[in-house]
Amino acid sequence: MVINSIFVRGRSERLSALFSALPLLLFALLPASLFAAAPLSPMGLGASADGAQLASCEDGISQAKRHEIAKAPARQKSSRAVSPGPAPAGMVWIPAGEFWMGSDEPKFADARPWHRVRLSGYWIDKALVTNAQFARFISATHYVTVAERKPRAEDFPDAPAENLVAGSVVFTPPMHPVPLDNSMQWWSYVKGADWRHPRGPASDIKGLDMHPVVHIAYEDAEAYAKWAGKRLPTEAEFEFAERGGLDRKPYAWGSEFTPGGKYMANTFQGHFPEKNTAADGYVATSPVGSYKPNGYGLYDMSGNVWEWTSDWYRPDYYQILANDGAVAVNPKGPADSYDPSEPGVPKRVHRGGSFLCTDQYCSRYMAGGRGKGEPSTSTNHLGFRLVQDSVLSVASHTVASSK
Ligand SMILES: [Ca+2]
Repeated sequence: MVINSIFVRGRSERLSALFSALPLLLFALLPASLFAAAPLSPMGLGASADGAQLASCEDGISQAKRHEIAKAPARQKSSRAVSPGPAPAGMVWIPAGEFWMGSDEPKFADARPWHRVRLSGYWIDKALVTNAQFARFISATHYVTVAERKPRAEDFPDAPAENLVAGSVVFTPPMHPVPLDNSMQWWSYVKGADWRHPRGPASDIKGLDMHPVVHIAYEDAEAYAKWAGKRLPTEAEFEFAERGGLDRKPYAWGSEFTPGGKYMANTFQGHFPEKNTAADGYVATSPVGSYKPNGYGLYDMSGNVWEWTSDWYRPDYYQILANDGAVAVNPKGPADSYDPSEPGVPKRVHRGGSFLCTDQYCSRYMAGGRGKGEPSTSTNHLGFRLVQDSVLSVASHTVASSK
């Protein structure tokens, strides 16, 4: 497909091709795979050859999987429930422990199979980083986010100079129902969209201090983390925290999507993408803490906005870990990235789903659901939260390194 081929290498080449191909203001419509909202299919990864291969691998180990799960403990194991010291502001201690990571949701081929993971303890932000917090970072450092930077002419040799405009990707729903096989119908690259202008230059963040900051590229999140003395979570750290001590439940809060009829996360209701009824109270982002926290006291681990993790994305990573047979200890993701829907575009893992996730299309607000995104690409449903190692573990690491 011509448009999809535009996106096969990084943001620079994609933008370059788009500058040549589309009008100025709304010049890019990106495929769903960039935003971790792949259309539902029996494979969960579209009709790719790799998806088919994963499915047959999963079939081949199904007996072993059932055997392993049958003898697993009923709940996750935690070795130290007491934090190693006073909690940093706004953070929660996640005790060291073991858990089953993954999902048996048929839509999530890349989240299979279940595999055993052991993690050291860590602090994690109770909530997504907010606009107010990000504003303090900007005030202190004068950092300029990727979305605010004018694309460099040397990176886009084929683009007319007038097309080299800063911007980001914004959900722009059509006015009528559309087939769900082409996400370019609802994603647009908008000039002037950035964290201060989430829907474009005419919008602002007045009254949104407690909403999660959005239009954050991976290096923006890393810059904030360095300033804050924290780091992005690994994918395993995110999922362990997301599950809140529960064992292999479909949601961060348990087995039912709306227990007692109550919405537990900010997702999408209605008919995607053109009609958002906001039955959960919010059309777009919601203030952090608007929904009940999970078992670890963490807010928005599902829904609201997607969150960056530090792992590279590969759909076969879990299978590789499972094939190894041992418990994966503090896994940090594969050494490289591969997305069969966009070969050649390295991607980091996104987690948690967003206010645009619906069971009609993505469902990745479910625990274990994986997303992915090209690191320089930001959107209005993508933010982050951070983790921090304990002072004790950092000190022991430093001592060990100095020997
Ligand atoms: Ca909503």
